[in-house]
Amino acid sequence: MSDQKSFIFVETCKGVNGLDKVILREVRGSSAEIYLYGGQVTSWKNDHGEELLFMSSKAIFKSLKPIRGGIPICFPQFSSHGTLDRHGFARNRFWSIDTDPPPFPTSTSSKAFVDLILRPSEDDLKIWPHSFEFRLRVTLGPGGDLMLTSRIRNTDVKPFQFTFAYHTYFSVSDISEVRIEGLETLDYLDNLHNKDRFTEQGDAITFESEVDRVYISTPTKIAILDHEKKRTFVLRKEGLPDAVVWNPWDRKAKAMPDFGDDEYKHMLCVEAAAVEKCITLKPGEEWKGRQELSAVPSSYCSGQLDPQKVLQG
Ligand code: TA6
Repeated sequence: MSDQKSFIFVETCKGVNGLDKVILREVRGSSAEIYLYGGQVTSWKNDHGEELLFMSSKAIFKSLKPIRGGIPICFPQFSSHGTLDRHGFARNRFWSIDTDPPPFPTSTSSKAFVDLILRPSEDDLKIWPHSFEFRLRVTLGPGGDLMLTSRIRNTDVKPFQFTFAYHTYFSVSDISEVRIEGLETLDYLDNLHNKDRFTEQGDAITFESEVDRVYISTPTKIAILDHEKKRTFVLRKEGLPDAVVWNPWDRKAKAMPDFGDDEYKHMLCVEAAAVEKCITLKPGEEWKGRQELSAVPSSYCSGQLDPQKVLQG
């Protein structure tokens, strides 16, 4: 165990293509990486150095292209059409390290965190005429949990609306061995059927083909069970009522140049989001949206882990 006094919890350095990144480390061995480009988490490793997020082998680390993997930030819109990029422009902009963040509502015992900030450029204001400050805190907890807290303030003189998602790509051993607990019986909008509204069946969600759905009014906890790895991801969220579930499957995978043809087998997007209803901010108002990810051993296959307990615990 390193001496905490000399331990480097936060390091800034150069990543792929010389892009600036921040590495967060915890003394037990877990780590996370965040690129200033996009304010995007690109890696989250447990204390055995295992990568928990999916990053495409064909991901493009160049400006104006979103990085295919990790946790892209979708703001000020999600999956909409019109003048903006479909998932908004926040993931295609260079963020700055926020050296003077306002006091954080919840104090953190962790020393491994970074505060980033994004403000619209003159060009951004031409395509989305609303002034804002978007503060993102990424924290790696002492136990290796990963927390993202977004605070978006309307610094304009008129109200604005937005939609939002943490577009999290989880790394999974084999998509056919993965189930999601916590979304049973909920309504969802199916992007594969003109966003028509359907109701989920009564048991866990499993995957045999492309899925692209927005689950509405979801619980604060969702569990993603990886049977082969005997690992459960627990996603906890606040201020984000919806959850997007996406796997492109084979046909869509082949159609994405920054995604390997077979990579759909090893990823699943479960995205804490506010998309069904827009969020409205009056001048001076601030919105907060938070997600916390943890990875727990789950011997679910031996019946020892009751997913409902994970969701209630
Ligand atoms: O999160 C689901 C989704 O909206 C899908 O429809 C799919 O397009 C995915 O996002 C990826 O979008 P991107 O713009 O990152 O290629």
